[in-house]
Amino acid sequence: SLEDRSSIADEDLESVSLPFPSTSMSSRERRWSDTTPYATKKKLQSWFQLPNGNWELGKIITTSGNESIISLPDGKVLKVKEESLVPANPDILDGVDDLMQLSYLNEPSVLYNLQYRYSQNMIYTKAGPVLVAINPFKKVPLYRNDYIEAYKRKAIESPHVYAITDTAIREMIRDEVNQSIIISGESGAGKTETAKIAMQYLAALGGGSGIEYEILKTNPILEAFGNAKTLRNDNSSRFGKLIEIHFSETGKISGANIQTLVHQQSRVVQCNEGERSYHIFYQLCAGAPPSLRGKLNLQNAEDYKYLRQSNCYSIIGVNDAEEFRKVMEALDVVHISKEDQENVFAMLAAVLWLGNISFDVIDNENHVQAVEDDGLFHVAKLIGCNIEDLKLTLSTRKMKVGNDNIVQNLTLSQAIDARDALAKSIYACLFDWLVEQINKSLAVGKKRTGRSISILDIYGFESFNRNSFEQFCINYANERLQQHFNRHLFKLEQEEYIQDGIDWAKVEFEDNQDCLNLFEKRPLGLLSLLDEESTFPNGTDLTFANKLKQHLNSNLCFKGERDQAFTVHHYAGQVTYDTTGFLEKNRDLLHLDSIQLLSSCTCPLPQIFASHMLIQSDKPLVGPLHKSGGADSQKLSVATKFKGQLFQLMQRLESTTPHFIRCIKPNNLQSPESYEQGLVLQQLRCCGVLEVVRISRSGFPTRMTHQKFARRYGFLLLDNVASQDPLTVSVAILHQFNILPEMYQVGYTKLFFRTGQIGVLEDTRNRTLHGILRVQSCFRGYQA
Ligand code: AD9
Ligand code: MG
Repeated sequence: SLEDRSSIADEDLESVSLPFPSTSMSSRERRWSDTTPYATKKKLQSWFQLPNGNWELGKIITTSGNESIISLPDGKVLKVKEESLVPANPDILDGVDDLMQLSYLNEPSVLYNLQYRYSQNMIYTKAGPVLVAINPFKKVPLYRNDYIEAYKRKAIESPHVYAITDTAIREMIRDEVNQSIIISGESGAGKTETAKIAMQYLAALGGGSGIEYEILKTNPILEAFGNAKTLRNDNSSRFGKLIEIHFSETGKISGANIQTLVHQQSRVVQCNEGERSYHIFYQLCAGAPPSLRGKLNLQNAEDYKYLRQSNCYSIIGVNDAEEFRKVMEALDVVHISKEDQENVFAMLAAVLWLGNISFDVIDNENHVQAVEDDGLFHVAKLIGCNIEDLKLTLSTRKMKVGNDNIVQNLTLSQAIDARDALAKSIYACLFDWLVEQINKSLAVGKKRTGRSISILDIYGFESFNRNSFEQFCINYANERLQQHFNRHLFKLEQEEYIQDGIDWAKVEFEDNQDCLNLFEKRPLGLLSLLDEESTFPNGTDLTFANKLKQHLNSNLCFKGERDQAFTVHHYAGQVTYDTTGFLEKNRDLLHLDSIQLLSSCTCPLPQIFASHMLIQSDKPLVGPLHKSGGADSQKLSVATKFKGQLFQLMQRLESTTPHFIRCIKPNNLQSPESYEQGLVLQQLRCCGVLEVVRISRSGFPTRMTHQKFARRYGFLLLDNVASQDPLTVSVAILHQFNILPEMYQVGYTKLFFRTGQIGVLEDTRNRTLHGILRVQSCFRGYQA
């Protein structure tokens, strides 16, 4: 670590106590900040940006005017404008394990530092209070039991998920305050793996009662039902999850509770070429034992339309049949009875068979009727309803006109929507029901204790070429999380300043409250306007887009675009959303007819469905669904439900001490070999790592105790103050080098510096040392 290296250097120093003339510095030099052109500094090393955007470390040979001659590692020598150079850190800072130790916190320096560590399998780095984790896409030898032991004993200091989890445990025990570990990052960046690594550490330290085993087994279950292969990640979580793990007074795990954030239902009925639906469908088709296959009339995955459409059935390196066996075992562990398990599988089969139901056009107005084929037959059997009822539900809609009940035939597209809505609802209910069962099994006996650690793994900020309703919700959630992140990081920063008695008055940061207001304001916010338009019978995506432009165009975070699109200025960048499909996705499409059908089935669906409805509406439902409030509970829009769940989640997090992990994906190929600077940089910006760094820069990110500072730079002093106390020596150094008062603060125990200030001193120190070494070697030569 830096600590070690500097102490070695200090020893070299002690034998030489030569006073050295002070280098006079221009005021420009003294005021140097990261953005100041670098060449004027006559430093040895500097970053130079190549035309492809990557940064190269160059050596400055000479500088004249505003041009420098630099040599690059490949031997090329270039003449460059000083503006194109960015300062590089002294070599002693190569691969520091906390970015806060860097004198220069510019982008290339941060990138280089992370890459340097990554190339040596050091995938974890601290960015101040935040842990940065770069996905290795290969097995790294960091998770063995001896590592857990070492972190437990605090024998290793190197940044790690274990270390941050250990801190959480210690703080929980010390302060009796609930803790949280908040993991964010893009799809495929490693959030879910990181969450599991944290759980593994918790289970190892707090295990004993056996419940830890159950907790770990919730992972294969929820991944089977909530994860899918996407183009970005073979095991992409399509839901957000907060797992709260409770501890007893003796520090043993006593239970857990899982809360989920809306689930991407559309994947059940539709997914893109090369992607898959949820893992469990393929696992069931591949792994169901013969008796179950028979009961459910299971076919191969290829025989189901829902699974066939994306033309992708398997994942390299994954054996679905084997995975199915693991899921069944895990279901046993969390006490889901064999009977319930079978019901779950029956419902999955029903969903698959629903997709095979087709329709015949029966008149020239494109009205249709469900075809009485295998699909219809098996669905009716699996969910336990009459074939005729199912057929009617899928092909007609009952409506009240005045006092009359009329039955209207559906058009082909309406019928397909009704069928798909039914499939999606069944799946969503199943998922919620499973989570509920798991929660029952893991239930914490006593009330909330102040002894829990929550781990949050949600989908990260997304920005694609085309962004739709899903990205809208996801990015909204991330905006909320970012606010949480900002607030807490400031608090921590400020606490340290207060503790050391320094005047920190203005720590400015970019608040994203305006963007949150854009989403949440009533009645004129994105969510309210969306809900309003979704309830208008004549509302369309276009009228929605126009309404946004009409009401929000003066909002600085909003910009109306052509072609029914709009742009939001998120903290992580601008995202343009295409409103196509917004209203449809926001309305809960399940019709009353379908709800009535489901609630009258003889299968266990009604119970599952009822519990699902309970979760979604404030009104408890009593009695059979078709007699009471089913329709009312449909009123909540998808966006409103999402917001409700998000608020619940944030509320839980608010009462905890947070620990942040930011996961980074080094390439888009899921490959262990490549580190794409541009991609990493974009994520560092997006997930706010550079923001933390920027925030820190507006404060005093470099800290050094008076002792250390005096030891390291004292020899540069003209006046001999060696006998004096460290604080006096430190102040003398600051004066001699004309470090401007606004560039540092003297605390009770430490000196606090703005970014780059230590770099100036460090350079002088290095030049002096080189000079000394030269003099010494000359002297030796002379003696010889
Ligand atoms: V998504 O938003 O759910 O699509 P995640 O959760 O961020 O995404 P995930 O944890 O699923 O990504 O990681 C993707 C893949 O990267 C994993 O399947 C592993 O193959 C790989 N990975 C991630 N972290 C590690 C690790 N610490 N060691 C080894 C890893 N491989
Ligand atoms: Mg995930």
